[in-house]
Amino acid sequence: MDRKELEQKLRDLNDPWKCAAFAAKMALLALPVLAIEADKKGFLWFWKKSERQKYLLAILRAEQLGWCATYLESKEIARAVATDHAVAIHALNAVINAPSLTTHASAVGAVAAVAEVATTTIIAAGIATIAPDTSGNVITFDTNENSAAFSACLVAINIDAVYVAYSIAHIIAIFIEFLEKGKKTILLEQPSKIISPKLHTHFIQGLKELGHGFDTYWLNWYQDRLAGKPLNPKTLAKQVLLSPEYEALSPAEINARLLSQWENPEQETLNRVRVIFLGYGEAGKTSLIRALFNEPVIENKEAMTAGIDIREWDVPNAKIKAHFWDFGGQVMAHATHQFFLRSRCLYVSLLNARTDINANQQVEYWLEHVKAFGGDSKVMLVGNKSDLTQVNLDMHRLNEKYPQRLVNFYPLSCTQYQDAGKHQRYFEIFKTELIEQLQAMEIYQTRFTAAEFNILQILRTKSVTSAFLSKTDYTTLCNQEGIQTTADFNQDSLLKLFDALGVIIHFPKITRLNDYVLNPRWLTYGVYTLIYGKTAHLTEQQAHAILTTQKVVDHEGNELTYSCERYWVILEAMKEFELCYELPQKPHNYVIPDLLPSDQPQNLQFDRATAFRFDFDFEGFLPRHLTANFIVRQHHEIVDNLVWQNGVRLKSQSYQAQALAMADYHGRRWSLWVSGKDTVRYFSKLYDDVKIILARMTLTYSEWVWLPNAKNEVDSTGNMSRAGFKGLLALERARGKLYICEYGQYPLSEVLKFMTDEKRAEQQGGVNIEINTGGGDFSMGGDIVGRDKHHNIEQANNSENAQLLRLLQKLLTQLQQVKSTEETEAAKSFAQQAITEVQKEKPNFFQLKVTTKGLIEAAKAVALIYPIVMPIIEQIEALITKK
Ligand SMILES: Nc1nc2c(ncn2[C@@H]2O[C@H](COP(=O)(O)OP(=O)(O)OP(=O)(O)O)[C@@H](O)[C@H]2O)c(=O)[nH]1
Ligand SMILES: [Mg+2]
Repeated sequence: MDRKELEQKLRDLNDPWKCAAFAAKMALLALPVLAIEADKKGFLWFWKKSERQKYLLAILRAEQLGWCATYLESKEIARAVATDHAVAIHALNAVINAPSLTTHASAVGAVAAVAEVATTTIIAAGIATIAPDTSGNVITFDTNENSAAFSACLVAINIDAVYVAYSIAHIIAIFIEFLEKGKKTILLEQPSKIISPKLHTHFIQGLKELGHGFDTYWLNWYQDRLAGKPLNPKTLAKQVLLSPEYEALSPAEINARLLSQWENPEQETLNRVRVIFLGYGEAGKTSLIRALFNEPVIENKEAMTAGIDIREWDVPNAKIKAHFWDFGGQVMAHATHQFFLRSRCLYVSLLNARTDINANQQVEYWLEHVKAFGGDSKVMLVGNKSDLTQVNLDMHRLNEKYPQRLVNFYPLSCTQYQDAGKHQRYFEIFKTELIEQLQAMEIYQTRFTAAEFNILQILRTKSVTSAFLSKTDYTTLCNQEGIQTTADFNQDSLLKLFDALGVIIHFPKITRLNDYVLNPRWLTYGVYTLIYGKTAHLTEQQAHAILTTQKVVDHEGNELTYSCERYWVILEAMKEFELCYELPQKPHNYVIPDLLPSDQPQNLQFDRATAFRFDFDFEGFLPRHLTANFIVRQHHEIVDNLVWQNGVRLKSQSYQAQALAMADYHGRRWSLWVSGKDTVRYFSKLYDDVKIILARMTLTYSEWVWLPNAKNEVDSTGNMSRAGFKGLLALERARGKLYICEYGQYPLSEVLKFMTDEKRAEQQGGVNIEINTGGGDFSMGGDIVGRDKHHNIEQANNSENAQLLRLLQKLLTQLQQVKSTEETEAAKSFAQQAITEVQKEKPNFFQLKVTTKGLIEAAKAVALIYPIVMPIIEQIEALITKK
């Protein structure tokens, strides 16, 4: 039986769990491939030293979760891993970020294969079996090649290393056995032969040298699975799943947590999940929460929610409590959502039949919002006020656009939820499904040791009476409970974890503040109170007056006081969140850009037509915080107080350049105009700042460069003389010289001159990946046991290289005779590069292949007008394909 037959057998099995088991097993066997050439270059040499632990952990976690999901056939783990794209993404990043991608293709190919199979397995286990398809049916495994489980198998089958080392016969033997006995655990609990004793030894050695839990936790995991040691199904999920808050921790800290969970799976949990209610003002968020509490909802009786309300709800038939976060829906408040929206919350998005914003657009706005702040969390869509008008949604399209995100759509009427009839029925369905979602979230709880839990309880009690905790008190508390300062998971780690959970907040940048904020509500209510104060310009005294004259009570009824000594922390925190700035010439005077008038000042003192313009176009929504954060970052350079809610006029203090930045919420476009002698440098600085702000959320946007001499405005027919920045970079990479579009022909160097060469090279970060994927060596080039084969290729290459060199030189001579065009220039440049490479003592085969591929493409275009080069190209192509 060969690979094809094995593939067929797996296909015939038609059983996603068994396929996932097969893939999981292969991923485990392939792990030692990570020790490739470790003896010569050091363990994990292909990653930057500072990132080795992070990436190794990502791959190990992906493999582990895939294994566990498969082992248990656990819906919960499967769901966890399928929705925890972070694990999969980190593992794939591990491959993408191997710096030696082009130079050591075979090694990285091998690593890629390990990561890919590990990743695909977890997705396999998760998606193939439990995820409903767009019409709500559960996807079952069939012969569909797109099935994730099967894809994992295909990757697994193609890991050369495992396949060759194991020999086809051995794989088949295992495979037939588990096929016949019909139990996947036979495959997972069967001791495995080591694929390559040398790699295995180096892998173990590598883990030992890394220490920090790799030498204990992960070494044991690998060896136990290899030995076929059974796992404890009852506690497995608690042992291997981590709550999202752990993302803030280092690999060593995470390993320490995993070890601690492994040793004591019954650790304490907070038993709290969050449900966040989102929607425009008056959508009915507060009313729906009232209904869930069985309280009466009377039309027109609900006041606007100012800021945020939190209520605690006992989830029926579960140990957990849900915290309902009810946000005021006023648009201005949307910018502050960033502090509260975290992944792994459940979101309820309320829509109403408004005339100004179509319901489908509302959904997209909120889904993008959730995606930006809360990752891939689940969203329940409620079409409220259906007693008045029905909300119509195109669920088919929404499901297609946001797969796995939408729980369901519920047309409700909060005012009539108690009246017998359809509104009551629908409400009950909504409530039942909400409870189901919450019960499923129980698994994501952060786990604490008894000592940590004690500290947590003490802090929670203290937070009622005191908004702050001194650093000394925290240390004393930790010492009392025996939390070390030196262990991998130490007092600082616990602090980071508490900070991520919002139990205490730590502002390392506010150096004046010698304490931790113990009551996050104190902070959030304070910020909200100022933001809702409606005054954009505030003195410190005014801020204090606003905070002290209003009685601020949190959801537990505790009154929050903003004393003289501490109220400034609110302003400092707002500065840190980039929500306000202090006027440079007027200390203790603050500006909150979000509260500035929205009207653009009449005279901006800036000639847009002659400036350079750059746009960011947003696919989903233009995040409200971008402009405010940008203004705060640049506030030292604001010209003549020309700043308003949606834009700012700037003059650089370091360069001879001026700028204008403006948001167009309607067009979902954010634009930057720069002019002056130092445009390039000033633009670079501003561009970096925008990118930093945007990097805080996962957003989909495109970048656009306005063409030289364009009017910099949309013309009467809606045309915009601009070019996609990514496309221009790709053209540059392909050695293009000319950018041709409907607006004319532009020398590429002119179009791109707004950015320095080095900076563009930085933006080209993704080049290698694309080249590799195209080169075909990226995903499965795992040629590890075949290193001899590699060597042989090199020897055989010598005479072929000489032949290739002759052909390349011949081609170059021919190309030099042809009239210079974009294609001939590109072809010449590729030919030159290939010649340089092939002349090296040890040509980099992969590089050569990539360059020659480019050459062939370019030269073929030339051949259309200059056929004489065609026979040469064909010979080159034949030679290079053979390699
Ligand atoms: N007819 C009708 N009115 C409703 C329904 N649900 C809520 N309302 C009314 O709509 C208004 C707004 O409801 P709220 O619950 O305050 O809306 P919200 O989304 O919390 O609004 P903000 O706090 O301003 O963001 C109130 O007057 C409610 O009584 C419904 O199903 N039908
Ligand atoms: Mg409300």
